[in-house]
Amino acid sequence: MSTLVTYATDNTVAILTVENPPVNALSPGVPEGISAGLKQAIADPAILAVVLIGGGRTFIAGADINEFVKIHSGGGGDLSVILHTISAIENSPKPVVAAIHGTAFGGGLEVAMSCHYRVGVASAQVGQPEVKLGIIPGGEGTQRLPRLAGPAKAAEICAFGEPVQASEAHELGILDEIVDGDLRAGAIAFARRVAGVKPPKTSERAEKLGNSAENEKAFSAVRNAAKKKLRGQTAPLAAIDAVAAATRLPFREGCQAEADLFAQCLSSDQSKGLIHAFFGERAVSKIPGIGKDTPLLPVRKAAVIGAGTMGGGIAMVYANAGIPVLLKETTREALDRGIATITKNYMNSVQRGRFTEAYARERLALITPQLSWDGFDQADIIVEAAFENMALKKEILAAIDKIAKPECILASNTSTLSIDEIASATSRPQSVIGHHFFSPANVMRLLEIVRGKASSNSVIATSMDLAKKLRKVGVLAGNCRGFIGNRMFAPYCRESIFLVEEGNTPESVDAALYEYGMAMGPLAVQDLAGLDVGWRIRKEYKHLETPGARYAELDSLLCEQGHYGQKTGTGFFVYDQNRKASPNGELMAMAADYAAKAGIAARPSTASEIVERCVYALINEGALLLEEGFALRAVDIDIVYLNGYGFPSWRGGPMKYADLVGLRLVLAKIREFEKQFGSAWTPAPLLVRLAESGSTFTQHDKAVS
Ligand code: 3H9
Repeated sequence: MSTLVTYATDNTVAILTVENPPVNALSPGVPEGISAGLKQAIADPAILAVVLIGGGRTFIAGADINEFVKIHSGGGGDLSVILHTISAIENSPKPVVAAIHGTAFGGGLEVAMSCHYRVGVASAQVGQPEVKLGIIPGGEGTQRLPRLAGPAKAAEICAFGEPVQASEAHELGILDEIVDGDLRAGAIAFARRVAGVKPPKTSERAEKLGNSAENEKAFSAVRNAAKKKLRGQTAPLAAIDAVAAATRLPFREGCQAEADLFAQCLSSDQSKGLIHAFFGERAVSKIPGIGKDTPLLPVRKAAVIGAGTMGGGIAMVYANAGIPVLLKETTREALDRGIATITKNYMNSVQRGRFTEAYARERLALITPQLSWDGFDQADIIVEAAFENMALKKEILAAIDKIAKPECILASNTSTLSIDEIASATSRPQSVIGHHFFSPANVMRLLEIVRGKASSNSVIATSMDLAKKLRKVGVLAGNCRGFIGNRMFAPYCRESIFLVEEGNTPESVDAALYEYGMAMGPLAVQDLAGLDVGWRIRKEYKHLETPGARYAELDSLLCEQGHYGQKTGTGFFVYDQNRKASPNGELMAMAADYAAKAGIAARPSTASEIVERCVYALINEGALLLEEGFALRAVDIDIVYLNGYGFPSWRGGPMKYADLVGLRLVLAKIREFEKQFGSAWTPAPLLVRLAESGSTFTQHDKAVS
């Protein structure tokens, strides 16, 4: 018997338990183990029924995603064995009952649906999340799910990949029974009841398959919703096509249609990008040199300084995680304004059905607004979220240094300033760290955690762990100007402005990047953030500019005329009261005038050139960051961009995208840009080395991890 699947009996029932921690994935050996156990049960005349259950925290959470990585890199990975097990289960002459707790996802649900019955605890979830990996169910799930839950619901579940709670799964017919109390005992009792009855095969059921007119209507609605919500992604549409095949074709032919679509999706760059993102999100929490044994500091009480947009959002993040938080302001007016905004945000969530009113009130009650320092001496973490001004931040850090208890973490929500300089205002730089939240903090998933040169391992490890508790993706960055995200964003924005200075309209620049998959075009993002922010920074650092080099000017020219973007109603675009953008009719004349004075030639660019200019600027800066050690791995950069900057998840992030294009091609293009536009495009030495040796950023990551 396989060690991954154990065999036990309880009287006339055999119990097969999958023991493949942490999530009982269908790794090599697991399907074989299930098949072997089943064979043993069938061969034993004393056994009348079989229960399939997961050991540990979950039922089977899906196929082993590492196998897809092997297939992507041409290194094997055989999924056919899962299909054999699925057939063996359904063809068993003795009934097989799936006993579900935790998550029956992907191949896990497919195995469960090949069982003759499914029971689950109330907290269980089922789902077909394959689209989140750029693929579709490949274990006949698109054919069995519509037979259990109906085609409309099956299309929705397979296209969006969202989990279904046990109660809904029960209503839909995916689960036959909800078990109260002990799952194993409940499943065995259920198995006894069905022992001796001819096992019903899901594949032979047709009563829920509906009629073609209604199905087509439902599929078209799901298709339209998927095109909108998962813009640019191919797998959701393929998943709907596969479910549609179940309604048109006999079961086996439908399975073949699924297999063809699955193979197409699996070989796509989208699945490579999304699988990279899946593992990347988990990889970023592992910091080389900071082991699992690093002591974590308790974070039970928090305090935030500044109740503006960022501070208020950060207080909500703590409250949403159930951590009580003090929120301090300097004036009653600012405090009242901050609390009013927080309350409005919670009530909007209630209106949209995201939270119940009671839940929102509970969260609000965790936030204590105050003007004093009362209770700050009890806080486990104090987050400074004042304006982006070094003198002010140092003043605040010096003040909290006097009050905070010795083990308190002192976090600064800065987006560009030096953590080391901020830490120098305290007597304990080892406790100081950057926690760079993204606006709106209660919505955006990214938390850039910036280590200063003195930040202690405990403070770093606690910050990484805290990010998870706050339901954020924490990425560790080094202390350079702009850290990872904003440092790379600068050349990306620079190129978008250069393109306009060269005569391309903001509409064409933004449309090209939106079509590429970015959540928003770069010029609209700059209008949203406020053009004055960059303008002020630029004026402050003017003395550091290289004489003779080209810098983006058009945004400064706009600011000089009072056009700061959305906040003034005009920037690269003009905005109406509802913030709807339309072209700024005066901008192109202003750009042409400036270009003539600065000797910039008009250069109309195609959409693909626009994308290359902006995205390759990101990649080149990312490679510099990596070489300088401010980003630990290329995947850290990718996760920053996917979660904080609206980069399309299905492209895997800028560095993975570079790998997928091919580093040689990327480098060749960057060299062309260097010839045309000068030293801003000097290729990063790491990019040159990797490209010339035929390597990739992914391989570079493996070498450094
Ligand atoms: C599929 O099934 C295709 C079929 O249709 C084809 C059949 C032929 N494989 O997320 P966590 C690892 S596609 C390998 O931190 P949680 C994960 O990397 C699959 N590894 O825990 C992490 O490793 P590490 C469809 C996996 O409690 C560790 O387990 N299924 C897999 O927050 C813990 O994970 C899915 O897409 C896997 N399938 O969340 C489900 N799953 O510790 C994907 C997890 O080294 N998984 N790992 O960093 C999930 O959604 C979540 O992991 C889950 C648990 C909700 C299960």
